[in-house]
Amino acid sequence: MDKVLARGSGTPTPRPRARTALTLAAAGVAVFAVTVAVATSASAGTTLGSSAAESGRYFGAAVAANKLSDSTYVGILNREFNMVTPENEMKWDATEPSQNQFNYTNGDRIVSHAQANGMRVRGHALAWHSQQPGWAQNLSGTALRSAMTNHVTQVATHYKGKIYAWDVVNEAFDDGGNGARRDSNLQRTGNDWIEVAFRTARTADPGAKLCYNDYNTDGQNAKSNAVYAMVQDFKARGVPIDCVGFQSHFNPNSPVPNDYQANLQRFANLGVDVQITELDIEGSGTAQADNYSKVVKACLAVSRCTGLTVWGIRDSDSWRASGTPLLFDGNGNKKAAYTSTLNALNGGGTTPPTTAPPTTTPPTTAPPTTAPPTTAPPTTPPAGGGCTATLSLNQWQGGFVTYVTVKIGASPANGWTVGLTLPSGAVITNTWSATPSGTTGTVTFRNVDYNGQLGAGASTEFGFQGNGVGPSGTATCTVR
Ligand code: 9MR
Repeated sequence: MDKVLARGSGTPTPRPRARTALTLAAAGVAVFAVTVAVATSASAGTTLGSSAAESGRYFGAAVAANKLSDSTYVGILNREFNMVTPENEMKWDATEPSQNQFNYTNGDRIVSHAQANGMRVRGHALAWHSQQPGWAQNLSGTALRSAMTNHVTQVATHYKGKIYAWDVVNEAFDDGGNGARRDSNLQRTGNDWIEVAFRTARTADPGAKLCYNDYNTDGQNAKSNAVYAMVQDFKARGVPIDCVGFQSHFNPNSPVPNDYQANLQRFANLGVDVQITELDIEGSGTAQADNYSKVVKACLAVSRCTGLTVWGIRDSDSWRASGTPLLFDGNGNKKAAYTSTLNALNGGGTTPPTTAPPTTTPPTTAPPTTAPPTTAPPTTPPAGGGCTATLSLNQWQGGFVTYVTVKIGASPANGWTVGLTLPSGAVITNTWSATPSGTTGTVTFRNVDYNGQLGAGASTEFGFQGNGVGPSGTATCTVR
């Protein structure tokens, strides 16, 4: 929503609401839609973060570094949220104000706060046409292209290992209903700028999930169809992309679409996670509360919707403060929208996030049309003790990243060990959030200090990168 607002200005112009029928065929790519409904019992978490965590999801907020000295703000942040997105502090203008001179002061403050309080971080945003420093705005061609890749490399390397997911590219598509790329200095460096940014980010921080993030893509329309086609193409060609962010800025002129859940699901079916990344809904009272509930229920109904982030904490913190779009009022009191959100998170009967089978066609071969998914459907966590380990594989020519979700059964764990056998020729080059016993053949992974003690039903994720063909399916899991 950058296009209609100067920084800090007032009400946004209503966005065009193109609603073309979905006509894209899954051309050339085998897509396996696997939705495994796993009944979970209704739960009664008392905060947004803990309730979201009961189904393995996160609940986050956009955070401003200059508010970390506000005790009311910090009190709500620490109590309710387990993911943070720096609202402005990791953008290009903030992190590289002069070319090749990086300033991470405010981004680091947010990351430190998150780490000290058990929250994860969504990085936002590495490459974007907006909020560029003046020097970058004045660049073009190869000079801009190399400035962009240098920026992505430097920032992703600085935060390596600390970021759950990066918005690698933000808002690159046009709103005009033509499904075109947005014109920008980055776009004019060549249509491949997006995939170059993703490949560069993967090299710099292989442990971070890499997302494309946009607005007005929340329902099926020309713009979301264009993003869908790009993701489908990236998966087919092995361009590393792990997730798509749906900003979800709603107001009476741009309400929650009726096909919101279906739209999330069709992206998930491409083999990416989906996340609600900048949620705010203008309004008040019951109407606003109902809309929040609708959004949360849509995410919970999509197994690969891994979490939601609201774009601020109190209404007064919002970039659209006059629309009172958030969950807490200006005094920090819970609104009706808070209660409906919490209730929706506690609703039970939803599908926990799972690792759906990868759908990428191997880049070296013709797209298969009948190949089975390579990942076994996720299993229900054991009713007794123990744990399950489910793998999600991102494979490209010559290399892979595997994410492993460890889910604890009905008894708390003091630690866990996951075991698997790598395909012949595969060599692990890097592991995060676990300690591997080796790099080839049969390997066990033990928890590290901070993710071993997990409550009943809790889950955590670790990952590893390697050369060759990576493992998929399930792995053995034992608890201590
Ligand atoms: O909330 C951000 C606000 O403080 C900034 O002034 C604005 C300037 O571009 O950006 C806002 O965040 C945007 C986000 O980075 C990308 N999606 C749209 C958000 C609202 O404009």
